Amino acid sequence: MGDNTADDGETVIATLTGGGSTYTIDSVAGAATVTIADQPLTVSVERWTDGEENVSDAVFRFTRAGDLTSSLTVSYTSTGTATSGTDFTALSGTITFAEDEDEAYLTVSITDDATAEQTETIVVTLDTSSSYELGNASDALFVRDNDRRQVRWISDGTSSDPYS
Ligand SMILES: [Ca+2]
Ligand SMILES: [Ca+2]
Ligand SMILES: [Ca+2]
Repeated sequence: MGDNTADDGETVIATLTGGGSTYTIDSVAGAATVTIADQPLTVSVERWTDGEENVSDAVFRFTRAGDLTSSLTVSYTSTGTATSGTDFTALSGTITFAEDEDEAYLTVSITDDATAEQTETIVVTLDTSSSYELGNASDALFVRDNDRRQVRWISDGTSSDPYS
């Protein structure tokens, strides 16, 4: 409660401006407002849309809560059973929230190859940082193949598609 760092000083100015005429601005009231407004910034990631070859790209949604007055770049790592650079276009490892935005979307371009594969996963995990706290730090989505059905159907020699 009530520390006196430079960051808190910035928060004072933003809060008093937003509050407008409802505040009586004296030094005591200003100091009290700082403590209330000084929330930690929290960042989360979640699965938004699964990917499927030649149908849809995969999408992760990033959200943040707290002070949105500055843009914020967040770093992440990707893992999972899908292969970066082969099953999907390699990810940059960073995503940026624009100023005043509390969400950002990461679109993963799925490669439509000719290889029959199982459904695979992409997992995105946020890096820790001194600039924010982690909410939901990691999530996974699915990448669905579109080659297995056709291969199986032809090799079975049947007229009915077992995957339909
Ligand atoms: Ca694969
Ligand atoms: Ca394919
Ligand atoms: Ca495939």
